[in-house]
Amino acid sequence: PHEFPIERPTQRLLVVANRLPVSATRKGDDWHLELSAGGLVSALLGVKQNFETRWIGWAGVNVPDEHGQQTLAAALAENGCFPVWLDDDTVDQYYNGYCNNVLWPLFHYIGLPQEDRLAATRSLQTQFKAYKVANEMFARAVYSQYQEGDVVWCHDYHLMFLPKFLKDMNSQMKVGWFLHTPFPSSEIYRTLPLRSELLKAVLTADLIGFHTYDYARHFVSACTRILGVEGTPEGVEDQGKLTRVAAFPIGIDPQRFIEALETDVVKSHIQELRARFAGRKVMLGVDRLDMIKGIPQKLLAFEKFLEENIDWRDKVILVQIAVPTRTDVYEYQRLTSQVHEIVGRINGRFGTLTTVPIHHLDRSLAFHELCAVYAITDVALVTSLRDGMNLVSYEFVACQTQKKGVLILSEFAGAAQSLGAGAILVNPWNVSDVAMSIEDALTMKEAERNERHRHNFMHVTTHTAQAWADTFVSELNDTIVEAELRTLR
Ligand code: ADQ
Repeated sequence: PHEFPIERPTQRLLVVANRLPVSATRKGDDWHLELSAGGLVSALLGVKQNFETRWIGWAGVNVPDEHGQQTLAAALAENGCFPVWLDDDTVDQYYNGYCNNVLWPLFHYIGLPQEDRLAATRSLQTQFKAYKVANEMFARAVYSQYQEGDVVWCHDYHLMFLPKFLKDMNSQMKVGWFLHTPFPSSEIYRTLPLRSELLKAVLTADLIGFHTYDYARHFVSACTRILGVEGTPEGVEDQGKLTRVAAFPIGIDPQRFIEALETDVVKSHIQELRARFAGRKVMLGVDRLDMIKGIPQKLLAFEKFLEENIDWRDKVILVQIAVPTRTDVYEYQRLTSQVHEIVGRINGRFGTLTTVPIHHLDRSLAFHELCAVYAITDVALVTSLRDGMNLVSYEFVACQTQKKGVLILSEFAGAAQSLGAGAILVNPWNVSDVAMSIEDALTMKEAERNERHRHNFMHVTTHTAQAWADTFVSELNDTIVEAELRTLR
């Protein structure tokens, strides 16, 4: 048959996430917008090319006055962003409460709030109501931007009700939902009160995506066990309606990093850092300061390594960059103090008059600084206790074309399934094992480092953020065609 070239207009993609990719701060009548750090933002930055993308989400600030809302909305619109206005109480109940105090720990196997965490908050029921109300507000914001033919892509555990509210408004809307965290074993998930309502709401989406096959399988098991619906190789079937469930491993935009390494600004940072750390091997951790990242476990392993390897004490430095997040939550404040205490102890024990073994920063780095520090690193340490994917490991690999350093990676990060063959995999709870892996990594022969890097680099440069989004959206388009076919039959 003859193939006709079909001119297709660029598809409009409405990306809905709790947070917009920018943070806004007010300066009188003006707004200052800054790109925020985080996995979701990094991944979606690499997506823009093939779609006309609009972002819908919360700008991270409470703007009670109408004038402020108008000026901020105008500044955001210039960047393709459209805000959802959340007041302080909603943020407290929905975001700090149900999202970060209930779903986040549950999905990362920390479990539901115990008494001390519950006491500080109101009941789960109240938070759950606020969660639904907030999701409805997001739905209205999406609806006001929606045009026929648009694809709506909802992101993460904050917005599990969004597919349902959108479908209630317009059943023809193409709606996909992607989870950036792990989906836990159904044995953990089923401890959640109101577990059915949340699952049913997500199942109204046309396509549901996870980072790994395991998370998708856990989700399907939760649906079959809790809702009594049928699990099929394609997804979940309920009374003849199939919701497709699949794995779509996320990636980064590797070119953005590779090209940055060639710029003068990054090159001069690299020179400065090399001079600063001359004569020492550099180990690196880059994490949001979150309990899931296993920062205390990483520090304890490094301490054990120094204890047992006297000769290495003045020959290695661990640079740990920890961006503070959720700083108003008690558990995060406690974690910060704990990390500071361990860093202080290790530096006290093993430091000298001129140097300390850990260089710890409580802040985020600018992109060019981050690239430079990735490039000069000999060993990167990712010790997440649970992590949906972990993009830091991907970014490190992308920046190692020269050095071909070693990645030590937790087996509990989704990335272990894609970079497992090139990395040294560890159980972060096993401090002795991680300490030994540090030694193996620091002494690894060049040939083995090259081989491991080649494997990882191949993966990172082929499984990109763009490919992730293209695959998800094209599957989403297909699921609708299937649904339409069924109604035609
Ligand atoms: P995060 O938990 O934020 O993402 P990760 O995937 O590692 O984790 O992404 C972190 C991003 O923030 C990276 O792009 C990194 O460069 C940046 N970042 C972290 N610390 C920084 C610092 N100190 N300075 C500057 N930038 C910093 C969530 C899930 C992950 C999942 C992603 C994407 O928890 O498991 O991989 O979403 O789905």
